[in-house]
Amino acid sequence: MEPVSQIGFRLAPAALDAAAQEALLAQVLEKVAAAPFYRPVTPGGKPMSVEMTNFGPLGWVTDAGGYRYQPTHPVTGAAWPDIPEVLLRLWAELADPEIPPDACLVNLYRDGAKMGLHQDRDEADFSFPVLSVSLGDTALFRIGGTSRRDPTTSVRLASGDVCLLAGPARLARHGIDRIIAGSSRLIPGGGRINLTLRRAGPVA
Ligand code: MD6
Ligand code: FE
Repeated sequence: MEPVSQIGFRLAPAALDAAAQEALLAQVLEKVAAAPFYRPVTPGGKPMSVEMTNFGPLGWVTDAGGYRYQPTHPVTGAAWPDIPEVLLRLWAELADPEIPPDACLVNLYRDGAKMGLHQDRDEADFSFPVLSVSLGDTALFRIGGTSRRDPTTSVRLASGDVCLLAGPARLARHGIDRIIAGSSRLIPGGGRINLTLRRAGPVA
């Protein structure tokens, strides 16, 4: 029996096959040429181990001013590149058939990078799920409940896996304990890229 806190967490293993992973990675790398990965700083002033960029009308950023969504890259000042079509299709199939996502956070994990337990709560409307796509090295993903006291469990996210935080799990605490270096050969130079699609802004 699954802990109550995990109802609403859905994992679609190998939702993207090897060819689809290669195709998506090529598009991601092309867009990253225009919107380079940069190393964000937490509101407390600590550089993150994960590098980030975004696609779509809105991008999630963190700096001394706090967490927020904004329409431009904090380093280049340019608008974020478009969200790849294949991701929009996945969202329509698995998250919401009518309302498209307006934000896609792109996380890059190189050697030793990880992400602490957090809630995704900077979006206007939590009734939309957050959909995540993993590429490259396998990650050890940890998920608990909405309270710090809730128990957590570890789930492996491999290249091509898609997961969804929806319904009662939408505000579940989650993070990346570590990446299993060398577990995939997809990404040049190694590591893992995670793409999370969200509806960040209000629905007009
Ligand atoms: C990651 N993922 O997989 C970090 N957030 O690198 C997330 O923070 C995340 O996987 C919301 C929904 C799904 C996720
Ligand atoms: Fe998250």
